[in-house]
Amino acid sequence: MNKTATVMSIAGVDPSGGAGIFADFRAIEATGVRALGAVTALTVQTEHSFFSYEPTSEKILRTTIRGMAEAFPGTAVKTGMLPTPDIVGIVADSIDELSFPHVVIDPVIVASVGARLVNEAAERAIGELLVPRADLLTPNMPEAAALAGIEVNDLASMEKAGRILRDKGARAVVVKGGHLDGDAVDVLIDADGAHTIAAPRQPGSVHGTGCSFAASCAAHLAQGKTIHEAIVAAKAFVSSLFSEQRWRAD
Ligand code: PXL
Repeated sequence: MNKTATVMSIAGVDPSGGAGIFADFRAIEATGVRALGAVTALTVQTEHSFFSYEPTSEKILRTTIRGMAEAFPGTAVKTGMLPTPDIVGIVADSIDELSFPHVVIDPVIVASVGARLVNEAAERAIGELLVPRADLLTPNMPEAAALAGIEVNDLASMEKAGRILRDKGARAVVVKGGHLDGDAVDVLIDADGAHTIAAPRQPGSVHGTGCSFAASCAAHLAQGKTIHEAIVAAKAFVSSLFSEQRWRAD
């Protein structure tokens, strides 16, 4: 019997390794948790340019998720790029059928270089099918705005969007403040209300910070931390990436 904590990343491949499932593995394994992967898409990109992608076959994805859940019972789940509505549907059905203890949904829509990673129907499906199934939803400000249907440009509107997304069924929402000026302040909305979690802004840029953050949150939840503790630890992990030259994209 395998009792090691595990996190299954259901996400796309970025061959440059900065974002996507390779970044998720790095973040998950940095906490001492074992990473499992179900690939949703292959992308062709570097941290500066995005060329193309192809979704994974639905049969392969469905079988991978089920196979990993059966081989590693009790695995937590983190989702990233889910490019089509059918893939979103497979993930939603898997969550219902396989009852994972922690479900972290990173509602990825657009890559940092501006390319869409999910089509518009998939974006709607994420709002309808995955927001209600999230134990922790991790939108950045543009994603929170798209999913909540309001403008998000300051702490008050981050909180408002988080409350709207909780009303749509997410158990907890952390709206990431990476697009704010000044410190990187995230707003967590959970059953107890709104909390701000601040960290000093790191100069420069690292590709895939959103993926690394959500994956690290999932790994810390799998190790028994609370959502608030997991977010604090994940922010520290993401900050640490900025001090390593090999991850820098500036
Ligand atoms: O950061 C969002 C993201 C998620 N998944 C994949 C990506 C990116 C950004 O480039 O490539 C595969």
